[in-house]
Amino acid sequence: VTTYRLVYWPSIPGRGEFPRLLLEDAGVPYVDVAREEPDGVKAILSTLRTPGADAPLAPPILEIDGVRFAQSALLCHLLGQLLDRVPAGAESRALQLQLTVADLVDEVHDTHHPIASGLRYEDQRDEAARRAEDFRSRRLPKFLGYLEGLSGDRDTILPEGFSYVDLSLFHLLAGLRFAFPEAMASLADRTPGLDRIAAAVRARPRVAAYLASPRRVPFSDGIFRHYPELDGAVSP
Ligand SMILES: N[C@@H](CCC(=O)N[C@@H](CS)C(=O)NCC(=O)O)C(=O)O
Repeated sequence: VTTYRLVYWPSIPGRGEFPRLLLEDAGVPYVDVAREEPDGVKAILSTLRTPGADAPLAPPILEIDGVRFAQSALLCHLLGQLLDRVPAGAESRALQLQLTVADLVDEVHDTHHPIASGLRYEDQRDEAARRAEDFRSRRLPKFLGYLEGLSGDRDTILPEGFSYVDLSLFHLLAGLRFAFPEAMASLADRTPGLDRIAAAVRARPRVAAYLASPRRVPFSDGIFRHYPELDGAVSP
């Protein structure tokens, strides 16, 4: 049996949620290292600092049979194939979309940390306000419009059927609605296909059970953050 150990910051859903949703939807046993081991953050740091050809730069990290892999999109790509969460023949297309989701997640991060990840939000508020305004009015509609355009009248983003990208889109929309409730409300009539995909994900039995469990950590001060001053309605 393949063993899976997910290594990610314990207190936020963050980027770790993308591979975590895949593990949960497949119903395979996995160790959520930083949440299950007594000194979780220490376990993350030791996973990061252990040298080797498989050394990662940053979490999320997934150890598959003891070998480390990093980059959230790669983790989804690998798990998608190992756990049968991507249609055969659609692996590259799914990865393309997952990388696009990862790009959008980076831009969400940069709305509250536009100058430096290592500085506090309070030390880059003016720049954050400018960045967030551009994100809401241009980047967010661009990404959502692109993804919506792919969704057709299906409840999966890929024409070939269900994939891990659907799980990721569900989490992405949830995070965006937490961080930018006004912007997302004003864009609601532009995302019927994405909403349909997210509803189909929510209805998957293992996903529903996971969402109702304490393993689903609420959004707080991670990548998806709610600062009312960075939110606002998007004009049509
Ligand atoms: N592109 C990477 C980004 C990884 C990343 O930025 N991880 C964050 C946590 S969500 C981190 O700990 N970064 C530390 C750093 O960049 O120094 C991915 O999608 O996994």
